[in-house]
Amino acid sequence: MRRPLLLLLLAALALPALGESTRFWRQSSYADFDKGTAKGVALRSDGELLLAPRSRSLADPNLEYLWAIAEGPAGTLYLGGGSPAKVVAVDAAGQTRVVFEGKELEVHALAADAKTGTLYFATSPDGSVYKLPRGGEASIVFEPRTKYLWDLVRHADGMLYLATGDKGEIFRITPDGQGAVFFSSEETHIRALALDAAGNLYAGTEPNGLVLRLTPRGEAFVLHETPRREITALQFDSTGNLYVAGIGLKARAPAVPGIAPVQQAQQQAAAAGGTISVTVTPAPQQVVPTPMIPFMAVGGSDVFRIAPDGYPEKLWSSPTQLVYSLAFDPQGRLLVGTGNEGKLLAVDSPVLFTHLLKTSSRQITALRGGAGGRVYLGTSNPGKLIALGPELETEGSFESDVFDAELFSQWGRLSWRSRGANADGSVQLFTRSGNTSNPERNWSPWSEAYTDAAGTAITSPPARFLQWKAVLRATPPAAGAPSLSGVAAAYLRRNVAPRVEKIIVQAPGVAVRGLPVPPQQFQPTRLELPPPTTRQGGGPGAQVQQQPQMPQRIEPPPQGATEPGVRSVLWSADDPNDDDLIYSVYYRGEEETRWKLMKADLKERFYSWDAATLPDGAYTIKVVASDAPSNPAELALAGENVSDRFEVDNTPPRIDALTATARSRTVEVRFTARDSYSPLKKADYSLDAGDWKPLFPISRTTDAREHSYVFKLEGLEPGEHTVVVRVYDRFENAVLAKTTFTVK
Ligand SMILES: [Ca+2]
Ligand SMILES: [Ca+2]
Repeated sequence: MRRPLLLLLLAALALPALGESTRFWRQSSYADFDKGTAKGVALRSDGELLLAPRSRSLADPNLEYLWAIAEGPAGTLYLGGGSPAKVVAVDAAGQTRVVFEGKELEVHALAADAKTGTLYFATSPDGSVYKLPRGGEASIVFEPRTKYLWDLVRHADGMLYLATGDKGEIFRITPDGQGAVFFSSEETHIRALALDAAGNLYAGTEPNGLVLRLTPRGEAFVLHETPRREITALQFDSTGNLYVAGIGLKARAPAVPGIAPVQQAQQQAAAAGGTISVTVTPAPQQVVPTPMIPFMAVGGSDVFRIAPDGYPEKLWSSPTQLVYSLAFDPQGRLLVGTGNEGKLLAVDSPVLFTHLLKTSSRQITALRGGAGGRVYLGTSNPGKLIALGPELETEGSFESDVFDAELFSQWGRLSWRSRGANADGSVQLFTRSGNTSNPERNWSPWSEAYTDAAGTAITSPPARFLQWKAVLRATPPAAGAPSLSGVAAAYLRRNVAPRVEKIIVQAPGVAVRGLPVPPQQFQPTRLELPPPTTRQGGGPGAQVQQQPQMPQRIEPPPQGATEPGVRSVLWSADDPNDDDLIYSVYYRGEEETRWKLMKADLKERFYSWDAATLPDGAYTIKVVASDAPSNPAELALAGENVSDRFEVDNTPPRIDALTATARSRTVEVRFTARDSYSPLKKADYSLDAGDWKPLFPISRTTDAREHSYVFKLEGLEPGEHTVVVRVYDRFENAVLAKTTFTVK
C-alpha cells in the first residue's frame, strides 16, 4: 500500500503556499490573559476579564512576615508576624502600634476573645502563649516547652487550643492558664486548627497531610488523608463545609488518595465508640524528616472541600502556586491566598476560579473576613495589610502581553467581545506598536481609544510588535458590569526576500534525485547536506507564533546516487513568509565576469548536470531563489548566494615516452605523465596481465601535474612480455599505455 501514500505525498507537493495573507492575533483564554498585567481587573478561568474587588493598602506594619490577623474591639486589627516576634495593632484609621515585641522569631498564631477584647497569641520557636487584656500589658499564660507554636483557636467555652510542632501535639489551655496535652499524634506537626459549630476541633498535620476531627473529649478520627504533605489552612463555611489547603509533595504519595488501612481500622474503632488516639503508621520511606521550611518553593498545592457528611472533593489545584491562607468573600466564595507570586484567587466551583489580585508581596499568608463584607489580606516578603472589597473597583486596566508578528507588519482592525457588545461604552481599548520586544523602548504612544467592539482600524504605525490595553469602567448598575472576553487584531506581514543559505557542490560522480527511486535502478551514496535553515524572524523576545502556521510543505529528502560523469549541487533556502520558492542556477568560470544560466525555474533545492558540459577549470555556482510562486509579480522578491570555488576535470592525464629497456633479464621501464588541469593522484602497472602494482614517481611524492616514472622488472623469463602503466588525475580520470619487449 505504498502507492496511495506516494500519491498523497505528490498531492501535498502540488499544493502552493498562498503567500502572505491577513492573519489574526487572538487572545481569549485564561492562559492568554494570564501573560498580561492587570490593575484592578480580575481574570476568570474561563477567559473573562472583569473589574476586581477594590483593594487598598491599609497599613505597613514594618514586618517581613505577617502570619495571622485577629479582630479586636472598636475595629482594631491585630497582626502577628516577624521577625522578631511582634504583635501590631492597627486602628480603624490605619495607625499602627506595636503592642508586643519578643525575642523569638515570630508570632504565628492569634486568637481574640470578642466579648472581653482579650487577645491571645503564641510566639515561635520555643515560645509561649501570651495574653493581652484590653488596654493592658502582655503576659505569659502558658509555656508548652515545645519547638513550634503554629495555631491557636478559642472555643466558645473559653478554652484555648494550641497546635504545635516537633512532637505533633495539641494543648488545651484553661482561661486561668492551666495547659495540658489534649491530643498527641504521631505526626511531626499539627499545623492548623479549626472549630465547627458543634465544638469539635479539626487539625491539619505535616508530613502526612492529614485532616483530623477531635471531639471535646479528645476522640480522634481521620477525616481525610490528602495527597499533600502539609496542611496550611482549615476554614469552615457557614453551611459546615470544611475547606482544606494542602501544599508540597509527600516523599511517596499514597497510590489511591484516600485512607490507609491502619486508619480505617481506627475509624471503625472510633465509629464503634472506642476511645483511641490516632497512630498513623506510614510506610517507612514515607517520612523524610526535614526542618520546617517557610515558603518552600516546590510541590504546588490543592484545596479540598470536605462536606458535613465527610465527603472530600478536590476544589482547586496548582502545580506551582502554594496556598497559605483561606477565607470567604461576602458572596460566600472561597478566597485563596497564595505564594510565591502573591496572588489572591476566588474559587467559584471545581471548574471555575477567578484571579482577583496580585499583590506586590510574594505570599498572602493571612486572610480574614471583617465587618461589612470586607476581607483583610496579610502578606509576607514584605508584610503588608490590604483591605479588599466588598465594592468593586470603579475602573481597572489590563495590558496584554507583547505580540511578535515576527516580521514588519501592517495592522488591520481591532475587535473584541464584551458583555452586552459594549453598548454602554464601559470598555475601551488602546494599542501601541514598536520594533523592539520591550514596549518601554521607543514604541509608539498609546493610540486614541477604540470604542467599537465590532472593529476599528488600528491606528498604531506598522511595526513588528503590537500590544493592546483595555480600560474597564463601572457604569450605572442598570447597564451591567463591564467585561472583556476576547480580543483580535488583524495584521498583514510584509513580504520579505527569500534567503539561499548554503550551497554545496557534491563530489564528481554523485547524482541527486528527489523522489525515492527503486534500489535496482539506483546505486545509493551519501550526500553532503547543508545544515537546517535558521529562521531569523524570531529575534530577542520573540515568542512562539500565536496563530496557526501555514501547513508545512512536505519535501522528500534528496537521495544521492553514484553516476559517473555527473556533477550535482545542493542548497538550503528559506523564506520568512513561508512562501513557495523557485530557483535558478548559474555558473561562472574563475577568470570570467559574467554568470551563465545553467537551469531556471527549479522547484527542487538541487540540480545535477552532465559534467562534460563544463570545460576543465575552476568555477563557482550562484543560486537565485524567488518567492514569485506565492506573491503577485510586483511584490515578488529574490535572494541569492554563491558557492565555494570548485574544480571540474573531465580529461585524463597523458602518458609520454613509455620505454622498456632490457639488459639481460632486468628491464627498466620509463615514462612521463602529465595532466592538463589537475595534479596527478596515483600510478600503477601490470606485467603480462598480472595484478596491478603501485608506482611512485622519481620525486616520490605525487603532487604535481607532471611526473616522471622509472621502475625495474627483474628476473624475467626469456621471451616476449607486455607491461601496462596506468595514471590517475585527482578526479579519477585514468589513462592506460602499454609497451611490449623481448627478454633474450
Ligand atoms: Ca517572501
Ligand atoms: Ca585531468
